[in-house]
Amino acid sequence: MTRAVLSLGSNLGDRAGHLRAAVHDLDDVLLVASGVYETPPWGDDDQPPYLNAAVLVHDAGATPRDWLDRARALEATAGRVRDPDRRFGPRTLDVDVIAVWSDGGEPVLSDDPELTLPHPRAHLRAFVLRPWIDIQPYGRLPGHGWLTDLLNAEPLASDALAISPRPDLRLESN
Ligand code: PH2
Ligand code: MG
Ligand code: MG
Repeated sequence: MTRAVLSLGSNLGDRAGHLRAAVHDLDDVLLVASGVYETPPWGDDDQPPYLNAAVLVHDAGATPRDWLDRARALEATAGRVRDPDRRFGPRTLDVDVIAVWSDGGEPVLSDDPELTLPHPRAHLRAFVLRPWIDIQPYGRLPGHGWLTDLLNAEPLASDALAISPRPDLRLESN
């Protein structure tokens, strides 16, 4: 195992800096990083807009649990403090494990409440799907179908229109 798509989001502090630091830290496993997108806050309007991105990573030895641990370590490095009363509140860095595939290309399915795979809300979040399409244009969300179909159909079409590409912000510096 495994390949994984990770979703990155930041809406506090140096947003682009937090995303770049995470991508830099993933250097040893990074296959490709998406563009950066400015996205309206979803779920709790009373917070600043987000920058969102996605990365495809690979590690012959990594289990799905290892990706979750790595995601949490990245959040901790960004100084994330969790507010138990505000599940969808602002954060310096959020790294979510969206989907994992075995080396044979089979999607990993899990209903573990700590790490449900694929991510149980990914099909409802334009800010996850839009960056993901950059790195897997013909990608599918296991159990839900083509990424492009999900993004273009209701209920996401209007959310997708509110997303702005930020080509002035690049994740990979070379
Ligand atoms: N993450 C959330 C809650 N709302 N909105 C946007 N636009 N982007 C996010 O990454 C995001 C959000 C909780 O993880
Ligand atoms: Mg998260
Ligand atoms: Mg999240």
